[in-house]
Formats: sequence, C-alpha cells, structure tokens
Amino acid sequence: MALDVGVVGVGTIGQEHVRRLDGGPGGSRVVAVADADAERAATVAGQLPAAKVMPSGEELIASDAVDAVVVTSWGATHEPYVLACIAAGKPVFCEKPLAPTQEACRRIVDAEVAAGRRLVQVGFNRRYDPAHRALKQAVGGGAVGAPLLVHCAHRNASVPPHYTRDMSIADTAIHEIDELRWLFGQEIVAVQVLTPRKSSRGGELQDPLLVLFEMADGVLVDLEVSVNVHYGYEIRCEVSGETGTVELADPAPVTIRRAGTVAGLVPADWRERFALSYDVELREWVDTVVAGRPPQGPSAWDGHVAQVVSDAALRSLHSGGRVSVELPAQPELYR
Ligand code: ISE
Repeated sequence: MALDVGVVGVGTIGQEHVRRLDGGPGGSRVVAVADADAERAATVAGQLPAAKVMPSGEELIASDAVDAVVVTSWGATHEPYVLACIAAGKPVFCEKPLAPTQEACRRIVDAEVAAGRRLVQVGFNRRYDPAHRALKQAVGGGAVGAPLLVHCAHRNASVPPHYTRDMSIADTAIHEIDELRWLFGQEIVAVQVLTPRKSSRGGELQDPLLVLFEMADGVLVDLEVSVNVHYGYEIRCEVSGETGTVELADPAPVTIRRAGTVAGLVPADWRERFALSYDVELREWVDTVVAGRPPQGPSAWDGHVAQVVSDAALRSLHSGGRVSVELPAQPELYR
C-alpha cells in the first residue's frame, strides 16, 4: 500500500524530507504541500509527479487525499498543525523542536492523551544515525563499564541570519538533550550554561556556549555548542566509563596521506553528516504508519521533556547558575 503524505513547510529540511518521501523505498509519495511562501510551495510541487499545492497547512491536514502529515514549517507554527493532525486522527511526523515552549508541548501531549493513542513522532534524528546507534549499543552492552563522564561538541560552520542567541540551546543543543536521555535511559536533572570568551565571528550571538548536564544517576556531561567554526560541521561524543572510553568515530569516509600530512574530509553541514539518519528515520516512520502501528520513534512526551530541559538551560543562560529540571509525571500512554 502506498502512503500518501502531505508536507507542511517546504524550506530546507522540508525539501530534504520531500526528496526522501516521494517514491521512497517504503512506498510513500508526496501528494500535497503547503508553505507560507506560495511560490516556494509551487516550485516544490512542480517537481513532484503527484503533489498539489494546498492553500494552507490546515486545509492540507483536512484533505481526504492525505493519509499522514510531515510538519517541517517554522518551529513557532508546529503546535496548531500537530493539534489539527491529532484531531483528524492522522499520523504526524513533526521536526524538532516539537514546539517552542514547554506549555505548547504540553498541550500537544494532553491532546494525544485525550485522543487515547499515539500519533506524533518528533524528528530527533540522532537516534537513527548508525554511529549514535553503535555508541548506544556499546554503552548499554557494558563495553566501558559504568559511564561516569561524557564530553560532547556540536559545531556548525555557520548559521543563517535569522538564528538568534537562544537558538544555540533551543534549536541546536536540543539534539543532545534528546540524545543523552536516549543514550543512557536516564533523565537530565539539572543544567548549567557557561559563557566563555566570545568568538569574534559570532556577531550578537553568545558563541560558543558550554552546557553542563547532570543525569539522574550522577553522570556529568559537558557540551560545547559552537555555531561559527567555519571549518565544517562536527558532532562529537565521548563516554568515559569505569573500564574504558567509547566515542563517535570520525565520519570521514577516507583518510588522505600526502606531503607529510594526514587529512580527512569534514562534512560541510548537517545535511551531509546526517544524510543516512534521515533516510532511516523516515523509512522507519513510513513502515510503521503503513503497518498501522503507533510510531516507535521519539514521542510527543520526548519532545515535551526536551523542551522542559531546554527552557531550564535558557533560564541558566539568561540568569546564570545551575537550574534544576522539574519534570511532570509521565502519562500512561508513553510508558
Ligand atoms: C539545525 O536546525 C539542525 O537540526 C541540525 O541538526 C543542527 O546540528 C543544527 O545546529 C541546527 O541548527
């Protein structure tokens, strides 16, 4: 059976997903697109054999032609679209962050709980990256004994002009927030953001940041967030355990030795570094929806918890100091 997907928001990440969903190996096709920029929607739809432009996200979601929805619009617009999908009983894949505030995420969780079934999956793609999966397997399998410390780095070569100071946490570090919970099966109980000397390339941004996370079992994590490194895109994670260390391997496919040097290519951006993760993420989502099963990936609850931690980190960034993370009780639906 083919899955007919509608995509709300066809900017950079939306177009990435459209490319994978239209005629993808799982048997999906894109039948409708909507975007605040009507011209962009028309251009994207014009390149697809079966896609129509819909006047709005709401009309796309309500359309009988659409079986399932992908929300890749600007983060501030996610909430009404996801709520409309839940009300219509349609599976929805929503890019991260689920919504820009914990209150908005909570409304999505409450709507799903009231509907009595899981329909929402959030685009935390690290869970689908082969290197991150191997790291989780090594840690979980006891390869380095009990984890004690974790050192992470999230570096972007550059960021677009609309990128604001808070986005270093809410748009960028939010990936590690979800990754750490998933990697260790533990909640984050406190967070502190430190602001080192500013990069002269960051303009108004507070760049870089050092974020310290405390996990429930006492593991401490340091995360560098840099968004103007220029040399490329880099994601690091090293877990230091009682009996050894395990880290993400260098993603360069080849190493070049010449003229007295050793070099490996650094990915240009997240599209290049995480291409495979997006393939796997969307393939698994389509397979699950086609099979009529609830989504198996990051849930609305995961999106909500990530936002609670992100909000705590933003409080620390704005006011300084260590901020405890207070999580509400997890509804039965997500256990
Ligand atoms: C971007 O929105 C992403 O989702 C990338 O994965 C992340 O690395 C980047 O920092 C974000 O801005």
